[in-house]
Amino acid sequence: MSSSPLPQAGTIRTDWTRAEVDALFALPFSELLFQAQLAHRAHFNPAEIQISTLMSVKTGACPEDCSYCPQSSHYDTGVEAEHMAPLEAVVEAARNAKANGATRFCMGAAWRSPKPRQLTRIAQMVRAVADEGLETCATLGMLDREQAEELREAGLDYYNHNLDTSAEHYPEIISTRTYDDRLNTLTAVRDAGLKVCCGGILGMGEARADWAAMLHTLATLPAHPGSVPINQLVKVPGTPLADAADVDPLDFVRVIAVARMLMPAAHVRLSAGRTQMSDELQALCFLAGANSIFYGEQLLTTPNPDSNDDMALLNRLGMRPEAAPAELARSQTAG
Ligand code: SAM
Ligand code: DTB
Ligand code: SF4
Repeated sequence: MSSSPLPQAGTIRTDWTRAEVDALFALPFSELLFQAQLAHRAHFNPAEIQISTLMSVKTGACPEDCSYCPQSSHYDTGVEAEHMAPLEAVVEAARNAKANGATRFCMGAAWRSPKPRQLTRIAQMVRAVADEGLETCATLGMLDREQAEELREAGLDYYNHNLDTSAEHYPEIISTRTYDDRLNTLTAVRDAGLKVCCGGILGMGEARADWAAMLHTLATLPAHPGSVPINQLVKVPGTPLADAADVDPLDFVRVIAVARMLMPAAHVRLSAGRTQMSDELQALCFLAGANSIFYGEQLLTTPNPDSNDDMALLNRLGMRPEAAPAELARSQTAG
């Protein structure tokens, strides 16, 4: 165990050193979870879980070669390419999501980056979803500052763009865009005044050092992301990572706890991969500081747990969905 003193749990810092991150990973499991809970409670009610619902608004035929992704045109995964979803279908899905308790609606598109006509249509979707009284999020690939501003003007709250893994492991996973491309998109999004949703995937053949490096990069950005999705790889047949080795579930919990310690005021989302997790493992993730989930039967192209089962799990744990942010509640009563 490290002999250096532990950082004050809950303090928001962007000057974490890599040695501090490594020391957190080296803590005994019980000490790490205890510290993560202190950090969590400094900023959140630990009984509340933020609920986001995903919709794929443009599926498949993506030109990028991300080795984990069922939507890449480089791999034969059986995902059928679709045209963009019509606006009415998006509004209907958003209404359903809200009726089921979601406060955020995230629209995903299988693009390298959006073309001007595509961005115009996404902006219409964002406006319509915001009018339903939901927080809005989009994940459309790389953006420049102008594109990010167009989305903000349409009412977008969050932009999701993941680092996915460490800078060192990244070239093993994707060749068609660089780590710096990703960091540049995050800068454009932040500078345009959008909130950042950024995290990664565990289970792509990486080592603990890669988790530490990725979390260190996230926690030393000029500002912490508002949301940090931690995905467990969904192994899709046909992708190069279909047979990747499983992550030790306790290591998955460790990553959640370290993310919570490093970025104490962020929503840390237990994201893809929950269909492979027991209720007990999910409960441990919540104890480690995860306080957000994707809710609804589908992620983008792969399954997510049944919504009734998710609500039953929250009930068994005495937990409940987090209320919508106050600004949203006000705009709804006003309008
Ligand atoms: N095409 C856009 C992009 O990559 O920026 C947006 C959509 S993309 C599907 C969004 C994120 O989903 C990826 O960055 C990755 O982190 C996650 N993802 C994709 N396939 C996954 C899988 N099989 N398992 C876990 N996460 C996955
Ligand atoms: C994120 O970090 N995970 C979500 C969301 N952001 C866009 C996507 C998970 C996708 C899992 C594979 C699929 O369903 O296609
Ligand atoms: Fe395309 Fe995004 Fe999938 Fe990469 S993760 S192949 S960019 S849809």
